[in-house]
Amino acid sequence: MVKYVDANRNTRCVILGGGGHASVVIDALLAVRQVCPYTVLDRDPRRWGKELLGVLIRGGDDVLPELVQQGVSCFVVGLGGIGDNGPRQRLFELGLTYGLRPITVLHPAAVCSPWAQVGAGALILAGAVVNAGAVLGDNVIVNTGAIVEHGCVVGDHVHVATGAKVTSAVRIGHGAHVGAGATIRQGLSIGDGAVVGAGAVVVQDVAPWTVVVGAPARPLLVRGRT
Ligand code: JB2
Repeated sequence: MVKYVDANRNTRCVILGGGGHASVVIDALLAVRQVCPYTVLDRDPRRWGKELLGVLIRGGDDVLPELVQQGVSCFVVGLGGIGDNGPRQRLFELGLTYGLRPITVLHPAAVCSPWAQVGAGALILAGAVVNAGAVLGDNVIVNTGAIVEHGCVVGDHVHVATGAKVTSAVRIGHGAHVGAGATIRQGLSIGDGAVVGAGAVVVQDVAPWTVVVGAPARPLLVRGRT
């Protein structure tokens, strides 16, 4: 079951990160009309004072205490990141530190079974499918057109990138990344922090913190923990 925050258009939400992924997140927030995308924070001062889909980029993360005073009550991580979900995890924890509630977003053009469980702050974007019995952890991204089939268990902070196909009963560990267009065969296990390269076809378990690429996917390197 999706744990929506009890929120409406008057609920002010801050988006943490103001790049390409944040624009997709704001677009989804506007489509679902669940909360008001009140402002964006971005680390890059060159973005401050500009707008992203009509939402002001007000400053860096140090502005958060001021926003809380202005009645901002919830947040969404707007950073996508490619391959390294550590920064996304840090931003998620930062939002929690300020007492903000993570918003779970289900784009109206996505399909999520009522028999799936979806964690706090998870984003299920346009054209994505999350099937019956799937369990998504906190701060998971199921990006545009990606599929998480029945019975999969997806750990916190995982990113299933655009168009990836995670077939049934796959377990994906904490913070792992499944690259765009990759396919993972049913019943496999992808370890914590692992990275599946774009377009890879995974037919064997992937060890934690290992990068695999190709079809069939083979280990490329073991990455450092972030
Ligand atoms: O700690 C941070 C932080 N670190 C980076 N706090 C805040 N508030 N913002 C941070 N950022 C900002 O995130 C950067 O300054 C930058 O403006 C933004 C990241 O934008 P970028 O467009 O480089 O990446 P993205 O994560 O939005 O999108 C990537 O991932 C998506 C899933 C892209 O590669 C997309 O193509 C992809 N679809």
